[in-house]
Amino acid sequence: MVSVQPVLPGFHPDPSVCRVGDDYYLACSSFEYFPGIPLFHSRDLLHWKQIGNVLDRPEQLRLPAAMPSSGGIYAPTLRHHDGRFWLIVTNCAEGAGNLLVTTTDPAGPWSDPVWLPGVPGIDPDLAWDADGTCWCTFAGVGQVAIDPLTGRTLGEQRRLWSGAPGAKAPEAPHLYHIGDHWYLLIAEGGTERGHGVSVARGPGPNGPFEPCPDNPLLTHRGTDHSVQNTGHGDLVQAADGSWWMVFLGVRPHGGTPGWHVMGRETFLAPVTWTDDGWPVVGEIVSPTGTAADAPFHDDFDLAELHPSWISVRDRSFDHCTTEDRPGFLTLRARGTSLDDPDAVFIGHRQQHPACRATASVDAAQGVGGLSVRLDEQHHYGVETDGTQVRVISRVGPVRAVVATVAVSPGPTVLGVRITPPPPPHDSRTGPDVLSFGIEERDGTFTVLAALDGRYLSTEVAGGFTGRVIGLYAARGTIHVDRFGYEPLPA
Ligand code: 6LW
Repeated sequence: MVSVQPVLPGFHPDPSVCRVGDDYYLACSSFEYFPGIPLFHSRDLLHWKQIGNVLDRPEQLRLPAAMPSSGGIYAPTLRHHDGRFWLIVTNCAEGAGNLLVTTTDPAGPWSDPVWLPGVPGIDPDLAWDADGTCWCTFAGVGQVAIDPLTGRTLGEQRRLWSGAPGAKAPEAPHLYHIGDHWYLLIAEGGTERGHGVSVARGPGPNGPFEPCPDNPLLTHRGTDHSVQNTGHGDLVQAADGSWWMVFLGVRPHGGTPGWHVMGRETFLAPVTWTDDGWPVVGEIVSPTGTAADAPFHDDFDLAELHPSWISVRDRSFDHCTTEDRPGFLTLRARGTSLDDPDAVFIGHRQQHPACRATASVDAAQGVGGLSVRLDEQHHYGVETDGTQVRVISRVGPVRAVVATVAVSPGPTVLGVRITPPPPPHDSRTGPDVLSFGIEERDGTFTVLAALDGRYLSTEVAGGFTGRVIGLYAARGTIHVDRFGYEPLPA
């Protein structure tokens, strides 16, 4: 069977896309990570390159330490209108809400946020009608006119449509004026196995909306497709007139119920139109040779970090810098372990079912290492204090040191390999195995502990994110000389 691939592998959910000339831009949710909202550019919708992050200044994005994982930044809508890029999104952290930022250059900088206190809930969308009114449609599904420059709401909120009777979570609305109709695309059924995309249309931006007789347009519920949870789509028309949908999906592995570990990923499918003017979603198209398939490594020789690096909640210069010791990333602990909500952690998304990561860590002045993180209660790691290397498992309320070995003084190269579970397989086989250990000078890998990957999956941990593999300081200061991540043959 040909494997179906995402266009953006790893935790890249809730994609929103727009086109300007021959260029496409796409934004995703980022939850508790900083910088927020990765922004990608493509010329063909299949191959994407990250060109920045929309919320990359603390003035734009504050995520309090008390905020649980999977809070923070949910579901942006990215649009180009009147010569500018507009992005509207929800910050679910306490005291925040819906916000809008703009730019003329999507690589940044983006403006400071304009707050929209009159827009309720999550998943805000932006659409402009012919007389210039800006309609903000939100989960539920409701709508209100806004002034996008001031964030003020204009007039009353109205209810538009709730999707199929009885289906849960009508959300992720996007409104488009295509031909003679206004189309309202929504997600429904929840972002789990029941997820899907449905559409309705009406004569104007406020409806009344008539549901498509063939809803849902897209769902993999109840199928044995390798990509599940498909939903939360956004439409874009290519320069050649063809139509496409980007949407999220997951790749579960292992026995029952299937565990997905890389979060919700972005997929692409063609869209055609019936004679009657309803969209039809085709089969997923898979890219080959994407940027994500090349090994990622960082020697920390540049002051500025690659935009794909993400930190938990913030990245302060005091705790994470390449400027203290040239050629090294210096991490200074804030809490005492990765269990702390404000732990110092910086990582790269796991983007392949089989992969390996390594980090050369100098822990002469502290404790830290390499972790695979789902959230603060679900992570495995290998860490050193300069005299010992330990493998730590944190699963739910239980934290355990599962292996310890003495090492000689000097930097240690810590490693993790993520591989499919060895046979025999049965209904209880996990999705993968995470082997933590030491990369020896002679090129061999000494495994200290091999752990079941199901405990670092969304089906176990809950939430909206996926695994992130990265570096952390648990005590004092550590210096990291090199981080490497590469796919392995699955
Ligand atoms: C998002 C909602 C959803 O706001 O999940 O899959 C929520 N859809 O639309 C978090 O990503």
